[in-house]
Amino acid sequence: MASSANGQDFDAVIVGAGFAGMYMLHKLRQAGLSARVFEAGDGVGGTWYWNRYPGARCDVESLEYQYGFSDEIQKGWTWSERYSAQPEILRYQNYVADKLDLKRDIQFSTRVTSATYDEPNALWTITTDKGNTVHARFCIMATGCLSAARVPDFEGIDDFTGDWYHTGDWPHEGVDFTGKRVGVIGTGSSGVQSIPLIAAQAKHVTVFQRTANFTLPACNRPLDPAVAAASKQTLLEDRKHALTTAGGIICFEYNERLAEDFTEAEVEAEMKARWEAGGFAFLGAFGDVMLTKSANDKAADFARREMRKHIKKPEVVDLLLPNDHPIGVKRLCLDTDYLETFNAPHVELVNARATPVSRISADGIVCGDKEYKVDAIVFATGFDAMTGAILGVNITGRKGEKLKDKWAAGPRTYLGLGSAGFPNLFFITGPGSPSVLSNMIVSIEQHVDWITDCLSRLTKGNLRVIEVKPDAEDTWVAHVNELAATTLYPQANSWYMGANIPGKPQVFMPYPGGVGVYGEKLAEVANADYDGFALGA
Ligand code: NA7
Repeated sequence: MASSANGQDFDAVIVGAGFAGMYMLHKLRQAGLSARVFEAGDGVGGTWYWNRYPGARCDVESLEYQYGFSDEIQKGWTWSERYSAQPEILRYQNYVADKLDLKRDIQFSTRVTSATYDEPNALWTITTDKGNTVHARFCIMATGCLSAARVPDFEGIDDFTGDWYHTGDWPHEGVDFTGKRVGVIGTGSSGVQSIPLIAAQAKHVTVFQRTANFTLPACNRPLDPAVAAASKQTLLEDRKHALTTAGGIICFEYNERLAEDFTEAEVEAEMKARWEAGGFAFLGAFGDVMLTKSANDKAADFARREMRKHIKKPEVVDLLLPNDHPIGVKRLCLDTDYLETFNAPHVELVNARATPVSRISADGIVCGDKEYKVDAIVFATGFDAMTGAILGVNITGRKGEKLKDKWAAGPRTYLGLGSAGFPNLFFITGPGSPSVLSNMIVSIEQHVDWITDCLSRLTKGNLRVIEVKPDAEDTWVAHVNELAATTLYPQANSWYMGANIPGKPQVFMPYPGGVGVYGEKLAEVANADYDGFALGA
């Protein structure tokens, strides 16, 4: 590796080789910039590399959950199901990586440990756990929003004599639960997807539920080949359309009419049609589901009624039906046989809200004074979302400021793309951008395209440095908070709010204004020569 006169090894270092890092690398190459990607896994994929638990599946439809930047790539790949399972998505990512010959610029099995800004040289010094030290003008965090898997620090876990797993760091060779008593802690998407498959194998399953979640029918099915073929003719145009929508998807539309503008019969019909279609369409039943409690109550009541139909064991009905938060304010789960699983005699549901898990014993899980004997534990306990992976790297900006300290009361960004005091550092789908409230791939492409244009602008103008202005950041942070306060989102202990991590500041992290509106803002900023950023030589 030859360094330039000022010690620069690459134009950019990209952290992470999931969907974001892969596309970022491709775009930088196209722009004539050199880049090195560091990736902790031994292959590409990010989320889909790590989350190999049984039943892992995307909850955005496969025809929309794919790259939309290349006609050749999309035409060369055919999805098999409405919602893709993890192995198929990972195969797709490898197909893209090979097609674009990305892997030669990715250093695998390498975790970035620190990134330090060297102000006099306007370079980032990046170090890794494999002993690398490289210098680059730009540091781009493509670290994903849900990639810092979190096992709660239960006392006694080291003494557990069985095997334990986290869904977000699942063994590549798979796990055979045949004949085992399995304890599953957590009932978010990962729990909801994995519990039916674990229960199909295990001798006995004990599920520890702290919060009952709303589950919507997935209605997954094999993709009709005619539908898949037709989508190839329109995908690139469809993607332009998706970029104008709130969620970055076009497979359903959000109704603009408010709940009160419907008759009772219309309300029922609208919700029924959307429920039966499966997936997140239900949440778009009326324009104010996420805005007013009365509208949300209608949707929540309907969902509970439908969910109840699947639950046959009287002793678990009330426990499985969510009633402590509005529908949609915690990430909704798509359900394939989840509720039915609790009808089986060998599946037990424990109310870990009433009696929290207090410790792990040598051979079980303890709640209060009751011990549940298990041979294996599955932690489906989620992630340090949105900030965990970014702050997992020791990032130091100008004047020795640590990003961890700057974000101590919650993440502060301008547009979710950068943070004042940290020049030439970009976050792809960072906190303050639509990210997890949208189709991630659409939001990733939106960010990567914007960052690439920005870097090209700097290069052409012989500018070396771009940095968020503090006032632009303050205004954006306030704007995101104000918008969030007009929604029902803050009314739940969700990972959107950082509430799943003890001690994490509770701030609503994603931008709730929608991909389309956000995209207009991004374009405005770029067109005004990066308004809100200071550009410098
Ligand atoms: P989630 O959605 O964060 O779910 C984690 C689950 O684990 C959730 O039910 C938590 O309950 C539960 N949890 C966490 N800590 C504990 C403790 N200490 N005791 C009991 N239960 C606990 O993560 P997932 O992996 O399921 O899904 C992440 C995203 O991936 C998902 O939203 C989709 O976007 C895809 P809580 O609700 O906090 O009470």
